[in-house]
Amino acid sequence: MKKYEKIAFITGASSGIGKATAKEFAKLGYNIVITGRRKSRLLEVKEKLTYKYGVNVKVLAFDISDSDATQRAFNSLPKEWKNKIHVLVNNAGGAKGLDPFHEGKLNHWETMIDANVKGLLYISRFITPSMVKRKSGHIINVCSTAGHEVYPKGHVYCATKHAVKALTQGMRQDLHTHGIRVSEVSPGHVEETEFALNRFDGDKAKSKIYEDFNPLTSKNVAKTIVFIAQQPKHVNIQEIIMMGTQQASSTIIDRSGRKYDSNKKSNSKRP
Ligand code: 8X3
Repeated sequence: MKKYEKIAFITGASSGIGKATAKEFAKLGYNIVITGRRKSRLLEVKEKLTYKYGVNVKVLAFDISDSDATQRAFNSLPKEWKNKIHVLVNNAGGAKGLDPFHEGKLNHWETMIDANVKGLLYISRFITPSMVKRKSGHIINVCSTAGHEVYPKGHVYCATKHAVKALTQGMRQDLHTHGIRVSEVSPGHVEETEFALNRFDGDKAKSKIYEDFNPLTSKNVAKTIVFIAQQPKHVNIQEIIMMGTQQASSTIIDRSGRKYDSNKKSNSKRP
């Protein structure tokens, strides 16, 4: 690895927002650490990024909700990577279930709390000391509109994302004097991800929740993350909340059909 190259560390990068974010950072010439549970998927991502953008990519396959596994994986990085992470994108996590509270499944709740909250804490705790030492670094937490409002049957998922919002503020309060930036991006519905499939335990029919409106794409969110990371060093974007034009809140969505073709040039930029 060249001396001056920057490193972006992206959790949950085998699909969706994490994978799209890895691509956007690779386009900018960052070397990348991609993490997730599925090694073969991560290796595919690595191959594409290396081939297309000529960047160096490290793959760490582990379960982020396991603190020992997370520490072991992080420690396995070579020193020149471990101690020079410029951007940490905390993206791993997701939703499990959409049941009324009294029918909620304990294993769903535990999975969400473990990955969305504890996972974010573990990896951030291991990476921040070297950022503090260097007086430089940027943590970008992928939160959700569910971190800003609560919707029916969303109880625990919304609670974990409210925790991410609180942690973003808490980290910022403790780290700003060390020259470290902490930001949050909170997307509403996003397609090209496995979010709905995970929430509904792989049920493809139930997961078709984006067919009657245009949500965001994972690329839209990835580009926003990179925008946050590219600000001048004295600028910290605290949070960006973003939704598709047809979504006005978690529960207010214009489901009268897909009005925008994201592949059409006329719809991809402002008028
Ligand atoms: C994803 C958005 O509304 O499904 O975090 O919770 S929502």
